[in-house]
Amino acid sequence: MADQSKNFDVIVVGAGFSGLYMLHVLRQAGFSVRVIDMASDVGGTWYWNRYPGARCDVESLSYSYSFDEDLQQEWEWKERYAPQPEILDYARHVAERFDLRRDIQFDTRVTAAHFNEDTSRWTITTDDGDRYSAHYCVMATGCLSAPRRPDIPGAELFGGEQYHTGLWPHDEVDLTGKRVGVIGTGSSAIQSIPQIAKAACHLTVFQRSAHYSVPAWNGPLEPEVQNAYKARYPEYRERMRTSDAGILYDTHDINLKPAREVPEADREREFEKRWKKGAFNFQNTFSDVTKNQESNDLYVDFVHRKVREVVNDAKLAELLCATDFPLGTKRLCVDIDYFETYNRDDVTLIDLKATPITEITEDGVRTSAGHHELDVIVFATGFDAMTGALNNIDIRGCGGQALREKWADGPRTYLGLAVAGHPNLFTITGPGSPSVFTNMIVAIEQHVGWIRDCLIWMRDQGLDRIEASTAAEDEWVDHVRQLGEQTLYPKAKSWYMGANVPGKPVVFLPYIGSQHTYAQTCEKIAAQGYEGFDTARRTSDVASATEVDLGGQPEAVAQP
Ligand code: FAD
Ligand code: N01
Repeated sequence: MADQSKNFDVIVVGAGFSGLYMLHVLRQAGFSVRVIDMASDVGGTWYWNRYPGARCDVESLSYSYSFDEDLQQEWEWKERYAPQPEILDYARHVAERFDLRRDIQFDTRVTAAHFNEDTSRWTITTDDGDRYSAHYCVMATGCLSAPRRPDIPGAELFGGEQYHTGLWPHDEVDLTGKRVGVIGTGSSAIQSIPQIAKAACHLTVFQRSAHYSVPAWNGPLEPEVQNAYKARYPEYRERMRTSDAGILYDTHDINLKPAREVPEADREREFEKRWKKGAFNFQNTFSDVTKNQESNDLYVDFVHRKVREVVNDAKLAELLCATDFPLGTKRLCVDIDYFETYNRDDVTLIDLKATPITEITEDGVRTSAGHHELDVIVFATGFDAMTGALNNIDIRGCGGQALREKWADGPRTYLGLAVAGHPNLFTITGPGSPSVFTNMIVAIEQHVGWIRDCLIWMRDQGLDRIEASTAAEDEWVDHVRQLGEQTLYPKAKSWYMGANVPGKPVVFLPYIGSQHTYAQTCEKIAAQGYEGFDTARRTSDVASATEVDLGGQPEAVAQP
């Protein structure tokens, strides 16, 4: 007897901003949907990343859904850059407001997704041994959702507390009076270090590469500012959707010019002006920060002078000046009092390039220069980005082909949305799409809308199988690579390149062309009857959405 409670039109994996919106629109379109998430609540990134100081670096009024006018008008943001608890509250509010929870299964990890060529359906297996069947599977598993800890000898011996910023405990972590070590100086570290320093009795920061950081100039969002912004939401959202990165910048002539072609005095004035606006406004001062080394050097020189102005100790200031990679080729950090924190007597910076970590001991961290006694170690060491969460699932397409094996030399997708050999599978903000180069909610809404339209079209056409063609995928992969090679990004050992994870293939993961151009490409492909996709009617009559029997043992899957 078929278990009808486990048969769906669509299974969505992940209940972050991608999964929540996907559920909402598919349900509205009449599909039966189940969302599965290993978290205990909605929010994705904002459920997991609860470390002190966590907040968005795209302004809250922009880093929010645009799909519902009442929602965007009624939600009141309290700060220019909302802290994690506020963003999590927002995600919960969305779940309540659109009655989403009844179709979400929490505390459940998807371990496998296997395609059955006879039924054109996916069998999804979870860590509690349950199996679900769905016509379509949408991976809303996130780009930055697979935290990684480096393999440092002795970590299991440490007798104190250990935390990863991306897996921060839900109960309060009391750092008062403790000796804390933070490993890493990327965005998560740069946000948390000033907060941890305030609580700890001593903070030791272990830095391998210094990172570039621009002040957020965060503050309360005054009601008149918020109301004025909201009054222009339709115009602003449209400008975001038709921009390069989904972010609302002032349109100004200067940012269309290469930095190196602007006279020094003008350049300095413009840098200063954008620095005072904070965050990504600074990176966007001129047109070519990640395209031309000479221009990039001018940015770097400006930022180094800012660091030297803030940090009192000249030697320390030099250590904090990023030099290993061009500015912007690792995500620019946005901070509140980061460099100022190093003026405290109770904060020590350890330069791991000069004195690498050799081991973690029972009571601290040893470097080649000595031992640092610690009560707490915070790993702010980032993520297996873009492909990690997908590769953590045993995804198998036609002929039992494992996605991880197909992607052994780097991910291959068509538009970052679909994978050849894996019919009826979609990835929201998948590798090969603009995703992490954008205000991600803009990218998410665009992908979700495209997938919804595609499934409606499939239903209207009486089709039940859609698959990216290998030719279209090859062409797209080449296009993504070529665009990346025209930039300075390959110069950095970044997660954009997969270079932060030992053994991971080093390839350009996101699509660096503009979000707007990309969205137009996706629209054109859809308008041309999903060009580059092969479609088919059911290959056999064995199953309908309510007929698949999920009882018994999982079927054996042929190894490729
Ligand atoms: P996620 O929020 O990552 O959600 C994915 C969900 O999938 C998670 O809940 C996870 O538990 C679940 N999942 C994954 N694998 C499985 C599995 N096998 N089984 C079951 N469930 C699974 N972007 C911006 O644009 N602006 C910002 O300011 C910004 N700030 C950020 C700050 C931090 C600290 C981090 C880490 C990221 C930030 N990002 C930011 C990127 C952020 O990830 C996206 O903006 C957005 O929240 C992603 O939403 P999502 O739903 O696609 O993925
Ligand atoms: O991770 P990261 P993250 N020994 O990879 C170091 C988003 N985000 O969690 O640079 C010593 O950037 C590593 O050193 P190095 C945002 O997109 C946004 O901070 O490789 N150190 C680096 O310093 C961001 O880009 C916000 O030399 C080791 C750090 O760990 C992305 O998430 C906030 C090491 C990792 O930095 C990831 O950010 C937080 C080792 N073995 C996150 N291994 C906002 O502000 C790694 N490191 C919105």
